[in-house]
Amino acid sequence: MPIYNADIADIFDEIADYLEIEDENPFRIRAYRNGARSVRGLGLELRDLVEQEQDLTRLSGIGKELAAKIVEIINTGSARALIKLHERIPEDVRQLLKIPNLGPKRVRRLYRDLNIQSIEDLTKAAEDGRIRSLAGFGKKMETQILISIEDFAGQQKRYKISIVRTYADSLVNYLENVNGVQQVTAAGSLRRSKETVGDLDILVVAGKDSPVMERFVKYEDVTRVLSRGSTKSSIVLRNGLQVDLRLVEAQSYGAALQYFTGSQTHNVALRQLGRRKGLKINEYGVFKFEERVAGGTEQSVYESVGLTYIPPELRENRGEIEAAGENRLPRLIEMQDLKGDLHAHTDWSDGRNSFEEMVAAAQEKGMTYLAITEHSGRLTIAGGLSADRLQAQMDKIDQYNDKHSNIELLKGIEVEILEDGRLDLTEDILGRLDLVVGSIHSHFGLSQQQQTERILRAMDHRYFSILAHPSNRSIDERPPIQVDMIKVIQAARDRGCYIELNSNPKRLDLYDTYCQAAKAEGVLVAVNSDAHSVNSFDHLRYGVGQARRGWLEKQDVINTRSLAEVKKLLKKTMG
Ligand code: DGT
Ligand code: CA
Ligand code: CA
Ligand code: ZN
Repeated sequence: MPIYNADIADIFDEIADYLEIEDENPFRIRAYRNGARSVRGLGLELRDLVEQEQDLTRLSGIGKELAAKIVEIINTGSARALIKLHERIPEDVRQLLKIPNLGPKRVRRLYRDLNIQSIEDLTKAAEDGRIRSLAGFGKKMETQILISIEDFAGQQKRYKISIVRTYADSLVNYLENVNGVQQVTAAGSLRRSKETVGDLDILVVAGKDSPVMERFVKYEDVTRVLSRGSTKSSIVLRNGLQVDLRLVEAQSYGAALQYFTGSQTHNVALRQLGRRKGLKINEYGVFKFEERVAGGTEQSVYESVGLTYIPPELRENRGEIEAAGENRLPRLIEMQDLKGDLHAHTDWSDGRNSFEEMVAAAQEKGMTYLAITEHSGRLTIAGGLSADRLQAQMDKIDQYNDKHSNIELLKGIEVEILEDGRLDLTEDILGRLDLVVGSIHSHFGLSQQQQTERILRAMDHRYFSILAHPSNRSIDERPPIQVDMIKVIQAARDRGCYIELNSNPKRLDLYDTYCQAAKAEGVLVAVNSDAHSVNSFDHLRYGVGQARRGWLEKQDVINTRSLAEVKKLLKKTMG
C-alpha cells in the first residue's frame, strides 16, 4: 500500500501528542507539529521524493530527525518512535488532550497520579470527587472539567440512525461499483443499531490497484476531505456527517470488521480476554506469538477466544462476553418475526394517508393484523377523535373485517393520558375496543414522582393495553420526561399490560436497557411503527434494531404472536 502524506502527518501529530504528555523538550514537540502541518500542505507526495532519493531537509519545516522518520514511515509503514511511545502510554490517553482547558500538563498528572486513561475514566473520577485532591486541581477545577467534558460531547453532533442509514446505503453502493472492490461494509455504531450515530465508519476490501480511495474522496456529496491516506481516509458530507473509510486486506477483514464495529468498551474487554489466553487481538487479526490464528471472519475472531459469535447490537460490554462464553446468548428477534403492528394512524386523525391506503400498505408488508389507533379528542392539534367519530371508525373496521380475510384490523385508540392520570375517553366507549394504547403528549415537566404516579394511575384503568413511547423523548427536539421506568415496568407486570418500543427513529423509546428490564420482569414489548403514513411502516426495522440492542427475543415481543394469540393477550387487558 502506498503511504500518503496524510499518513505521515497523522503519525507526526500522534508523536507530538505523546511527547507533550511525556513533558518532552518543547522544541522537539513543535518540530513534529510544524512537520505535520507542512507535510499536509505539500503539493507533492513524499513517497515520490523518497523514491527519487531527494534531500527532504530542503522542504520547509523538515529537519534531519523528521526527514529520517519520513523515510522510515514510507519504507516500513510506521515509526519505531511511535511504537515505543505506544508501549508507555495507552492510546486513549490522547483523547484527553481534546478536552477544552485540560492541556498536556494536566493530562499527564491525571494519567500518572490517578491512572485516568480515557474520557470515561475522567468523567468518573470527577464525579467521584477524586480529582480535587490532586495538588493544583481543587474542587472548582473538578467542576470545570465536568463542564468541559459536556461541552466536548456537545460539539460532537450526532445523527439519527435513519439519516445515517440512508447516506450509508448510497455510499456503500457507490463504493461497491469501484474497480477492484471486493467488499464494502458499514461498521461502527450504525452496525450496532445505535439510535444516534456520531460518524460513519466504512470498511473496504479491495485489490492492490483499486482506485477506491481516490473515488471515495471524490464522492459527489463530499464537502471537505479531512485526510487521505493509503489505508485510511476521512471526508465530511454536505450535511456535516463525517465518514471514515478503512481499507483492509481480505485476511484481516473479520478482525477489522470486529474492531471497527466496536463498541470500544466491548473491544477492550475482548482484548483483555484474549490476553489472558495468550492471544493478541487487533484490527489485523488474532495472533499467538507472531502467528496469525484468526481474522478472516468475525466468527473466527470470537471463536479464537472461546466465544460464540456475538451479534453487533449486543456489543456494549453489558454481559454479552460472559454470556457468549457460557453459550447462553439470546436468539435475537428478527424483522420477519413481526406478524403485525399495534399502533398506526390514518387521516382520520393526523396520519397523512387514508384508511384504505394504510391498510393496503400494511398488507403489502406481509402483516396479518394491524391496529388502527387514532389520537383521542383532547389532542386537538392532531385531529383527535371524539367518541362518536371513534364509534364510526369501529363500524368501518367491522365492515372491513367482514369483507376481507388476508389482514385483520383491530379496533384501537391512542388515548391521551391526562395530567392526573385519567384517560381522555369514558369506559363506556373504551370497552368496545380491541385494545387501548395510552400515551402522554402534554405536561412533560412534572416531577419524577408525579409523572410516575400519573402513568401508574393510567395503567390502573379497567381498559389499558399498551403504554406507548414511555419516556417521550424526541431526539434533537425534546429530552425524556422524568419517570421511574423500572417502577412503570413492574406496574405493567402487576397489571398485565404491555409496553411499547416505538420504532419512529426520532423516538426509539423504550431504551435498550429498559427492554432488558421488561424482559427480566416478563413484560411483553410491542414493537410498533406508530405509522402516520404508508412509508413509515419501514421504521419497524429501527425498532427491531433497538429491540435487539435490548436483548429481546421473538417470544419477548407481543406482535410476533399469531392473530389468535394476540387477540387473547389483548383481551386480558380489556376488562
Ligand atoms: P459513534 O461514531 O460515536 O456513533 O460511535 P462508534 O462506536 O462508531 O465509534 P467510532 O466511530 O469512534 O469508532 C468506531 C469503532 O472503532 C469503535 O466502536 C471501536 C473502534 N475504535 C475506534 N477508535 C478506537 C480507539 O481509539 N481505541 C479502541 N479501542 N477502539 C477504537
Ligand atoms: Ca462511528
Ligand atoms: Ca469513526
Ligand atoms: Zn401514535
